[in-house]
Amino acid sequence: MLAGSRVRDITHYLNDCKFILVSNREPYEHTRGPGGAIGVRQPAGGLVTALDPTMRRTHGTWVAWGSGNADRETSDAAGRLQVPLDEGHYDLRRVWLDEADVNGYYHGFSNRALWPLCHMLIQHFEFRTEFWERYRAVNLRFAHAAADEAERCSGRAMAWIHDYHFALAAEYLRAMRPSLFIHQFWHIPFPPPDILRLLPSGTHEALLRGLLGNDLLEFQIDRHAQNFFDCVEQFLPDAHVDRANDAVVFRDREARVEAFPISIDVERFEQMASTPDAIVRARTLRARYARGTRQLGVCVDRIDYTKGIPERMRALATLWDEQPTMREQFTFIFVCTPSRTELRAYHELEQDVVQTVMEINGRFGNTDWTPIVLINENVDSDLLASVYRSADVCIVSSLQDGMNLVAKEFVACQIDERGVLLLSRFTGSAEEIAGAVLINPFNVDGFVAAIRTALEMPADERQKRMRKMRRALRSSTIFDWLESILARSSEIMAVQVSDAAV
Ligand code: ADQ
Repeated sequence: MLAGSRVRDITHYLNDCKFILVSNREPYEHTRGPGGAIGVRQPAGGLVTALDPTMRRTHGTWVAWGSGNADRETSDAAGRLQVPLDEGHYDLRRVWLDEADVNGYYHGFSNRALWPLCHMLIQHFEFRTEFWERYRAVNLRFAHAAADEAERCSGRAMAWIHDYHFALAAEYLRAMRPSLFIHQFWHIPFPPPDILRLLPSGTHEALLRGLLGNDLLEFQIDRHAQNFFDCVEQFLPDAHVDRANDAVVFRDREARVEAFPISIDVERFEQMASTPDAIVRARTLRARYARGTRQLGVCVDRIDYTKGIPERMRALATLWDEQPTMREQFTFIFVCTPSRTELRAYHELEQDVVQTVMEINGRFGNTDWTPIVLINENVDSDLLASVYRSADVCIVSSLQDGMNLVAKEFVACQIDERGVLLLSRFTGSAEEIAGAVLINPFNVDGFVAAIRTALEMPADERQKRMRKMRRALRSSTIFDWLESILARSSEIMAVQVSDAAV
């Protein structure tokens, strides 16, 4: 199914270790439809695409929140089932959360406290004791589930924890299974000490101690790792930071802290953008929105205050306002999916986006030209690939972003090498991709000038930049990312084994 030439067999790095993956979202979710039939949904994200084949080959266990309304009836009493259901390749161990858990652990501490803090957007930061208590309890429950799964295997096991939902899980798991190899990938930025200390006393220290339960802590880029070291130096006097060796020694154990920039399944995006259907769709989009010399811009985001959507609209409105000759020169497609709408900040942002697009279109548009076309929903990846292919410009304007995969998806789909990538310098991608036009989304005039630079860039310069980015991206795919993490883990494990033997 997913197995293609690009999916490599990297199981040898696991050294016959049982592989236990821990994430908030599950790889297969069962839901009961309106007619009563149970369906299974697999999230389209790159992480599942990359990890599912590895899980199948290793027959590992994936521990995740059982969030589907038919999840309980499709699992056994312990929350376990084999997935994919008809093929039985690996175990999914579902962890149950009640409404108060979801509100406190997920919407609360994860998304109202840690998410804004890590992105340094502190006006959205909110701490409640109840959030923190639930976060601790749920992290402990996940650690128990992972320990339980490790217990079931006879040999060694490796646990790989994902993201900011589980800052405490490694420490809990370490206490239960001291010799287990534990590592964690942190998908979002890590803040400097002055921001982390906005968490109450005791809480920010607990968070750092939790993460130091790992043998290897993986960040997107080195800057996030350096922020982590700064926080440990400032808040944990008992820990010793060894920057020369990318490590922290704490409680007689060493945690390595390194950068592993995540990527996408490049070949899959290239293929999706090259099908006959994709070519027809891209032509249709250009015929509709980029007639004659008019250019087509694209942005793709979850509606999230970290993505800089109002800042982008402000720059476009300023350009059309102050430079009227730029009107009718280009149309922007905004593919913006509502996200986390249970939270007020997100709901308000969504309304603001819709309202501002209407105002901009009313102010500058005419019967022949709509400045911004808003697609306010989730779009299939096939269609997304055609949109990326058809565009002359893509704007990624995040105020902070761990990596930003949209930038990489755009580059992968630019088969005709016509497009210019405008990329916020506050994304992990900006530190990885050379060839984009970098922007600071807070600097209105700089942003406006960069949009103009992109639109006026000659075709040969565009091609040169895009070709360079595409070449670099092909040698840095999600499979390279996975392989480098597993290779590094296996190296550290080997050293641990030989040290233990001395
Ligand atoms: P996100 O904050 O979700 O990820 P990003 O890296 O851009 O941000 O990934 C978003 C994904 O969702 C992309 O694959 C994109 O195609 C898809 N998407 C967005 N809007 C969509 C729409 N309207 N329709 C369909 N698909 C849409 C977090 C971190 C990032 C980090 C990733 C991976 O915040 O910094 O890059 O994890 O580690």
